Amino acid sequence: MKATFAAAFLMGAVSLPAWAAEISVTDAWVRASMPGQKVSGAYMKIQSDADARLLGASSSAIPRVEVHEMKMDGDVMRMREVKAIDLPKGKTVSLEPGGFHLMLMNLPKPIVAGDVIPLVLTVESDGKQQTVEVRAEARAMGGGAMQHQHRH
Ligand SMILES: [Cu+2]
Repeated sequence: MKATFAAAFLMGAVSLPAWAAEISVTDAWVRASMPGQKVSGAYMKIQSDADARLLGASSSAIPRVEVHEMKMDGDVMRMREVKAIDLPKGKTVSLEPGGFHLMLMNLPKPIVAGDVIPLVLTVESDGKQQTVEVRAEARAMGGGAMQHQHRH
C-alpha cells in the first residue's frame, strides 16, 4: 500500500500535469548590454499546443523582468508594458527586436556576449498557470543605433 502511494507520487512529480500545455521555446537570446546600461531585452520563439498566454517572466539573475511591446505610434517607436502575449494554439509567436520582448530591468551588472541568462516564463492556459524554464544566451548586437530606448 505504502509503496504504491510512493510510486504514484513520484510519477506525478516528474511528469507534466494532464492539463498543462506543451510549450516549446526555441532560439532564446538576450541582447548583451553596454557598460552602464541598466536594461536589455530577451527574445525567443514560443509555440504552444493549446491556446495560452504568456503572463510574465522572472530570472534568478535579473531583479525585474517585464513583458513589453514595441510598436510605431505615428512615426515614433514606443515601448509599453503589456499584461500578456497571446500564444494561439500551434502558432509560433516571435519575441523579437521591434516587437514583443521581455525587458530585463535594473541589471546588476553588464550582460556579456556568451552569458547564459536563466528565465522562467509564466504561461496560462485553460485558466491554469504553469512555468517554463528557458536559458537564453547573450549575443552582442552591433552599434548604439540599435539600442533600446525606454519611454513610459
Ligand atoms: Cu522594452
